[in-house]
Amino acid sequence: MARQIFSVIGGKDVASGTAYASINPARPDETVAAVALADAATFAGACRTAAAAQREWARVPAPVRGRVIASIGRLVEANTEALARLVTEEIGKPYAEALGEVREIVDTCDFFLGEGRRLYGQTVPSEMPDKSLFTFRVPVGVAAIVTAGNFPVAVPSWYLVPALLCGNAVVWKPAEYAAASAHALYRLFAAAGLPAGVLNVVFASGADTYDGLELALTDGTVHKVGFTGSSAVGRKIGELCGRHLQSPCLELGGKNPMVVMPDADLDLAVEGALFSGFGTAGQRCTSLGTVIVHEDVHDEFLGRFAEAVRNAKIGDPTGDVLYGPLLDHRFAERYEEYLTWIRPHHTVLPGPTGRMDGTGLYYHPVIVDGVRPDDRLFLEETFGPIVGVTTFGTLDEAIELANRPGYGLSSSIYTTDPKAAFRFRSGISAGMVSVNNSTSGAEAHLPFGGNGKSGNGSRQSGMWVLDQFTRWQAMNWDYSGRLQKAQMDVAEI
Ligand code: UN1
Repeated sequence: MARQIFSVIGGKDVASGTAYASINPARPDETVAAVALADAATFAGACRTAAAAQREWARVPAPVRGRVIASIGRLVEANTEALARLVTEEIGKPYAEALGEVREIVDTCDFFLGEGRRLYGQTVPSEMPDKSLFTFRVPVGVAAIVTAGNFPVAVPSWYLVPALLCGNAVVWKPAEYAAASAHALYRLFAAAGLPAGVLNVVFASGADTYDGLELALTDGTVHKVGFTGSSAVGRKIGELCGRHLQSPCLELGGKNPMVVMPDADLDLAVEGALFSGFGTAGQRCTSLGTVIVHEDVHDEFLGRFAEAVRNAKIGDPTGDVLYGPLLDHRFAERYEEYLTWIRPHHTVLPGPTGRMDGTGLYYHPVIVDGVRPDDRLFLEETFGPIVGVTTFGTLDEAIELANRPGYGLSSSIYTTDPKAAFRFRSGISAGMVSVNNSTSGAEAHLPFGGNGKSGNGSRQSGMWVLDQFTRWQAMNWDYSGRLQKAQMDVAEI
C-alpha cells in the first residue's frame, strides 16, 4: 500500500485535498505515494501561519539556530541510504547519484551551521566625530520556496537551510511528483527541533501555488519567493513578484555549452560530455546542451563520444547505470515533443530515438551532429537525453556560439591552454564556468545561479545566498550630544 502524504502546516497534517498519485517512473503502475493537493487558500493560510511563527524564530539567537541546522545535518546523514533509496524509487535517479544528492544536503548544513556564529554585520566609519555606523543582517520574514523534482531534496535544502538559519519561516511547495522524498526531508527537518510553523510543506498544483502566492503577496505574508524550475514559469513568478515590488530568487533552465579546443584531452572531454549530457538522463539544469567542438578534432571527438554513449548502461536506477527513466509522465511527454525537432537532422546514434520497449519511462540516448545555431535544438533547453554537436574555427566564434542561446547557467571548456581558459571565462555570460570538467556537479558552497534566461542574477549557496534571505539594515548612533547633519557637518581637518 502506497503511503499517504499530506501537507503539514503549523506542525499539523492538512487531511484534505485533491488526490494525486506520485508514481515510480521505472514501474509506472507502482504508486509511491498518494498525495492530497492543497488549494490556493490553504497555501495562503500556510503563509499566515509562517508569519506568526517567524517572529519568535527570529528572536532565537543565530548560533542557536545554527545548532538546529547541525542537528538537521546529522539526522540527514544518519538517514542517507533510506532517503536516497526513496529518491531513486520516486524519480528514477540512479542510486549512486541519489546518495550524492543526500550528501549535498549534509554539505549545505555543514556550511551553514557555522554561519550561525558569523552572520556578520559591519562597523563603518562616519564622516562626523562621535558618531558610529553599523550594518545588521535582518531576516526577510517568510520565504515561499517552490522547487522542482529533479533534485527533490538537495536543491530545496539550498533554500531551506540558509532561510531558516537567517531567522526566516518557510512555506515550501515541492514538486508533486517528488512528494514522498520531500515529505521525508520535511520530517527530518522537523525532527531536528524546529518550532511548529517555522517550516511548512504544502503540496499543491502549479496553478494553485501561483494563485496562493498571489493571495499571500497581496496579504503581505510572503517576503521572498524562491523558485527553481523552467524559465517560462520563472518569468511568470518574476512578473508576479515584480508587481508586489519583490525580487525573487530564480534558478531556471540552462542550455549549457561545452567547448572542446583542438588541444583538449579528448578522452577527458568525452567523459565529461557523457556525464553531463546523459547522466541523470539530461534532467539537470546544469546538463550539457551542445558540444561546440573545434573543426579539426570534430570527427575524432564525435567518434569517441558516440562509442561511449553506445556502451553506456541505461536502465533500472537501483543498479549501476548511467541513467534511468525520465522523472515523470509530464517530462516524458514534453521530451517526446522535443524529439520531433530532430527529424530533419542527421542523428549520430541511429535507430529508435524515442521511448525504449518496456513499461518504464526509459528513452534512447540521442546525439545530433551538425546542429545549426538558428535551430531550436541549439537554442532551447530539452531536459532529456539528447546532446547537439556543432563546430567552430576560432575561440571568439566558440564563445559567440556558447552565448547565443541566451541562457547563462553553466558552461565548460576543455583545453590545455590557460590563455584560452581565461579568455573563455571572461567572454562567457554564465554564472558557472568549468575548465576541463563537465557543466554539471557544482559544489555546495560556491555561488550557484545564472544570467539571462537562467535566472535574474540571484545566487544560491555559500555566503552569497545570505543576501537572498536577509536584508541589510543600516544604523547610525550619534553620541556627540548635538544634531550633526550628514553632508553639512563633515569634520574639517
Ligand atoms: C539542478 O539541476 O537544479 O551542479 C541543480 C549540479 C548539481 C545541482 C543541479 N549539484 O549539477
